[in-house]
Amino acid sequence: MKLLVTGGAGFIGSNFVLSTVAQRPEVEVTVLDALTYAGNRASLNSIADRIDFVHGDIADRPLVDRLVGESDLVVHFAAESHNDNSLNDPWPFVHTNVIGTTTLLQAVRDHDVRYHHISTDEVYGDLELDDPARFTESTPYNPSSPYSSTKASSDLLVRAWARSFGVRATISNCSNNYGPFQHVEKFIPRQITNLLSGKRPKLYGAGQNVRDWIHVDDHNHAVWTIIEKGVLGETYLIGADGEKNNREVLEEILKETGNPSDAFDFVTDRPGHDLRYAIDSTKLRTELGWTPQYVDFRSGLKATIDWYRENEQWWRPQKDATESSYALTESVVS
Ligand code: NAD
Ligand code: TDX
Repeated sequence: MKLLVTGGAGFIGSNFVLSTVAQRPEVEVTVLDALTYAGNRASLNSIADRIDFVHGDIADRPLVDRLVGESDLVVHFAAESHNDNSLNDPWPFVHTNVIGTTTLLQAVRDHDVRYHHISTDEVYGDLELDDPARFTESTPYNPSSPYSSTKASSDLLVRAWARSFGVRATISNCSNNYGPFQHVEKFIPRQITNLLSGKRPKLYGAGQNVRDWIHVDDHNHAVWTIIEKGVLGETYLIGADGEKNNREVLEEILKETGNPSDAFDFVTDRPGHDLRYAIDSTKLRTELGWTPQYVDFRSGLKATIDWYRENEQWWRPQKDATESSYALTESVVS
């Protein structure tokens, strides 16, 4: 089987390619990645001779048409993925998440290639802290940021191409991922690498915002489950019952790295900051039989901290530029 993975040099995509190559020797993998600031070819070093890597843009129509035409399956991870960046400059988000996804959809339509679309729970907006509700596949779309609204747009494009043109597609919307190879701009790696660099961690607002954490390997296992058993045209929510507020996660990181629980700064809040995400993954579990393997967040987090300790050469080149960019908009409140 010939598999085209877009965004395979990013966080989730690289973990997907690594586990696919390790577990599915029958799959021939081609990665298409533009190597933006978020892409890192080094994430694929250990399997470089077992995949084809194409450096290119998913909005490049002739390139995408050729690569999709040579594939049996496309799994689309490529995106501009960071909310904070989308608030500073939304244009790359429209280019990649909307135009890029449309480019892929036209190609899978023209070549009748099976397509799986990776998306996020952020398309559903947010929940109150005390609301017993969680997101399901029938929750109305209500995105808050340029990032989440372009992801919502991309999901709707997939639905339209499936219905109007018969594109053989499935969609998954997953909660917050953690694990190795995540860019240092994101919450968990930022705080770990701040501590490893002698800097104080930064908590937005009051640190009460809740995210529903899932290990990246559990996400990617769910993606393969949907590819193999999912019903065409359907959407599946992926989550592992991992709700925690940001302060709890940060205190866990501080404890695990031997720091006092108050050794961090409160900084200016993110504009429009979503309060809480929570996924009900009953459909995926009951209809397709998926279950997460990383049920103990603390041990998954500890393994992630160890990974950043042991792989400083991977993250160090991005660290200073990332912190300089945060410093332009962020100020310490207390
Ligand atoms: P990431 O930012 O780490 O990686 C994105 C990758 O896409 C990078 O390698 C980048 O170079 C590549 N890319 C960007 N623009 C491109 C373009 N125009 N053409 C080709 N390649 C391009 O992102 P991630 O965290 O790995 O997220 C992957 C996918 O999963 C995204 O679609 C995101 O919306 C979704 N998602 C992420 C999370 C999370 O917690 N990180 C949760 C749910 C869903
Ligand atoms: O320094 C920080 N301090 C802080 O308190 C950073 C970077 C973040 N935060 C907060 C904001 C969020 O409440 O931590 C939480 C997580 O922030 P991010 O890592 O930026 O993730 P989030 O905005 O929740 O979005 C993530 O999950 C859904 C991914 O980046 C998206 O790609 C995915 O769709």
